[in-house]
Order: sequence, then structure tokens, then C-alpha cells
Amino acid sequence: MERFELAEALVRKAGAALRQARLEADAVSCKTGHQDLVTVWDRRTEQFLRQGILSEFPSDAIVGEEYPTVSTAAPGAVWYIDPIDGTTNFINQHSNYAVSVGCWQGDEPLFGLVLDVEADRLYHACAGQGAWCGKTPLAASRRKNISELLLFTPDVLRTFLQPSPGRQDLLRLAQDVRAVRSIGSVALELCAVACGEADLCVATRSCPWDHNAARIILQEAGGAIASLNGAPLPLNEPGTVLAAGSSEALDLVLKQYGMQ
Ligand code: 2AM
Ligand code: CA
Repeated sequence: MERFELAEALVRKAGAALRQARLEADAVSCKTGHQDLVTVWDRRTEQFLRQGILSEFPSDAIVGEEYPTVSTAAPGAVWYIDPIDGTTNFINQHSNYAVSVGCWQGDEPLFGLVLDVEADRLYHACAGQGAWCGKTPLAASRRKNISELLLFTPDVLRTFLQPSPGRQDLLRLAQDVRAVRSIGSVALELCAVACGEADLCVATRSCPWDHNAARIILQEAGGAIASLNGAPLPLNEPGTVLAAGSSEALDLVLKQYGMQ
């Protein structure tokens, strides 16, 4: 089985299991605090994905949220996996959470898959072949007037209410756009930009497993992504994210609100 076909089968199977999951109170624990949670289902699902990938591609490397990176000296490909992106939503809503799997060969994207589990919407893209939700091709927004843009962010508190020093311009951006919305899942918010349901996404902390699958989908849909200071988004480090429907819209936001 090729990597993409394997990934799709694993993601769909993981999603089916999560839809059936029922959370016991003791299945939830805090990582760094009461706003940073993990469940037995995050760990179980990541183990399922890791075992499925490594049984077919034992030389590949895996970077996931819940377990240490598995790497070989010269990995065939590197997989970035988030078993549940939007764990808080999984716990409180049982909706608006995703399974995210991205695969890269060195600096080159191979494919990305993001499953909106409860909606059973599978976003996917293979490099050079466009972005899709099921059989529907995705096209990101072409809007360029700031006052018409819908901005998504996974974290309203840290992005706008408690911005880091030097990022106060984010509040001015929030005031200038048409409206601000929050889903609470970086992967789903980037996919919302990819399909034109949002025009911008700002995340002040995002990890490789949060965004490395969805960034492929977004770019294949015509969108653009960078760090908040305009630098290229690193593949292997956590950081900030600014995504837009087009490189023109991204440049415009960087020019008017860019944070150095
Ligand atoms: P998670 O659900 O996989 O933890 C809103 O909380 C979004 O930010 C989610 O995509 C969430 O991913 C992510 N997130 C939560 N805590 C984070 C942290 N400490 N660093 C980076 N991303 C985080
Ligand atoms: Ca996660």
C-alpha cells in the first residue's frame, strides 16, 4: 500500500473509533495546567496511527504530540501526526476536533489529511494535485479588503486579550476585519481558510503536528502561510502562524500589521 492510501485508511479508522468513544471522568488529565488537557483517546489513537505507519514503513520517522519522536538515521519520510487536534472540544463538545496526518520528504510536502471527525469531512491534498474535501476541489478566498475578511483563531485569549509584547497590532487587526471566529483546532481553522470559509487564520502558538498536514492542504488550495513575522513557517519547531487565502492577502496583513 502506498503511503497516502495507508494514511487515509488509518485516519478514517481512527475517526470511526473516536466517534464511538465515550469519556469516563478519569480519562481526562492535565498536562501543563487546566487549559492543557489530554485524554486516554489521544494516546490510544496516536499509538494506533504510529503502529499502522511503522508496520508498513518501518524506516519512516514519526513526530507526534503525545509520544517522543521516532526517528531513523535516514528516514524515508517524516510523518507529523496529531491524534486529536482540539482535545478540549473533544472533551466538552464531542465535535470540532480533527485527526491530522501530514507526510513530508525532507523539506518537500508529500500529502496532508485532516479529518473533521464528527462532521466526517476529510480534507486532503497531495503535492501538486490540488486540495479536496471528499470529491470537492477546494479554493481559498480571493478577498483582499481587510474590512471584508473573516479571521479565525484557535485561541482568542492569548491572541487578542493577552498578546505577547510586540504583538499588540493583532488587536488592531481584529478590530479592522469583518469578524473574528474561533473553532479551537488549528488544523480545522487552516482547513477553513483552504475552503474559503475563513479568509485569515492567526495562531500565536502552534506545533508541527498541529499545522504540518493542513498547511499542505491550504497551499494546494491557493492559500499562503508564514510565521507572524513573515518568516517561512519552520517544519520542525513550534511557533506562530499567519494563514491567508492568497499570498497577496498575506502580504497585505504582514505589511499593515506585521510583527517583527
Ligand atoms: P490540541 O488540541 O492538539 O492540544 C486550541 O487549543 C488549539 O491550540 C488546538 O489546535 C490545540 O491543539 C492547540 N494547542 C493547545 N495547547 C497548545 C500549546 N501549548 N502549544 C501549541 N498548540 C496548542
Ligand atoms: Ca492534540
